[in-house]
Amino acid sequence: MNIGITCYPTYGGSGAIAAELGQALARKGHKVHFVSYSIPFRLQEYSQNIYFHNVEVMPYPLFKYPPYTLALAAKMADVALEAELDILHVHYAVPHATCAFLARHMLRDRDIKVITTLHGTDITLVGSDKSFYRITRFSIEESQGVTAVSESLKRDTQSLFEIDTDIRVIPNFVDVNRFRRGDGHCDISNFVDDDEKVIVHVSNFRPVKRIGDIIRMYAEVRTRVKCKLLLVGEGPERIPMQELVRELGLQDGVVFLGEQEGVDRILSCSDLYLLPSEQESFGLSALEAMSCGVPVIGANAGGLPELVRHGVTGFITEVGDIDQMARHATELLADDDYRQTIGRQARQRVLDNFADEAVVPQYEAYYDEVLHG
Ligand code: GMT
Repeated sequence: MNIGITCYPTYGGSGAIAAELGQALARKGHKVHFVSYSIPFRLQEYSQNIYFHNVEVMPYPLFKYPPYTLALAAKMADVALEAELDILHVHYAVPHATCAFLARHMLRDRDIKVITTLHGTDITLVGSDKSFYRITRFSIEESQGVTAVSESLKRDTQSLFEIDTDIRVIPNFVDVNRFRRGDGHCDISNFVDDDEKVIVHVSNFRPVKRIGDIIRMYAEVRTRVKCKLLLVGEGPERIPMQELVRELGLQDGVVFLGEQEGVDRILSCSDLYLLPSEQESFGLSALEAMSCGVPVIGANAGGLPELVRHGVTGFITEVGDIDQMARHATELLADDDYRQTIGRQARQRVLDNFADEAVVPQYEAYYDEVLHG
């Protein structure tokens, strides 16, 4: 198949999944054309069957807001024609599903199918805002196929937009060979002493992630277990969180690593992963941690309970319940056998349900279904 993929190229789960999916499809012989304003962050290396088409927006003094959305739609249509695309698969509805709708209608004599994958905040925060509500609902309804990364996101979409569009749930996936425990590709010895346990969180540092809860929880846990907290990522919460760490006097225990390529090298030697978000449609970073055999403590929000099995692969706690998180974290970090058992169960759950080899064929089958009815 010839497949066009559009996503946000910057750090974030939707861009990561789009890039991983494109690469997996390319390895299987499909021709994959990425259309975006820069190369997706997980797509830096050359690989066969992958093409990148840059969207440029012409600057003009009249434009207070350069019309990226129109330039993207025009580029999608050009690429669809030149590369004879069968499918345009857009990740994150706003504005990509609308651009794809435009591109499809520009190419009247070529029946290109649009598939929109909903990732989470495109529905729960952005798409449901009144400024985007109507156009997001329209663009979802006009897609020839719609997927969501969890049952919870499917339900949220249908209820927020009051639509009964058929939405296929295809969960996020992970490369289980790259995201695996230890054996040499672990790389955090500069930050952590041999006798210290490692707690990790990776995100785009938005308020929705509740990083303050992690820091407060860490303040509690470190009074009982020797441990460090590694915070990976960048975003609006970074500076306030650095201030909080100073306020609580935790500077010797919390390391802000900023954005990092190759988070597998951090996760593969971590002991505990935290994702206490107030909304999380899936939690790709938690999945990547689980694939590395790391137990996860996550919030009872969105799709996280579909991923983390309470008491089996980690723990689910109520949003904002710092004491409960601290209790579970201490239990896990203080008992190596227990933690390793939970970690093994986490890895097994990933192998059974979320491995790339199991999930990518679900996308291929769905493409086939959309193309051939
Ligand atoms: O976490 C974010 O806000 C970024 C966002 C994105 O588009 O990159 O993440 C969403 O999509 C990920 C990939 O499907 C999911 O794993 C995240 O749970 C989801 N984030 C939220 O729902 C808050």
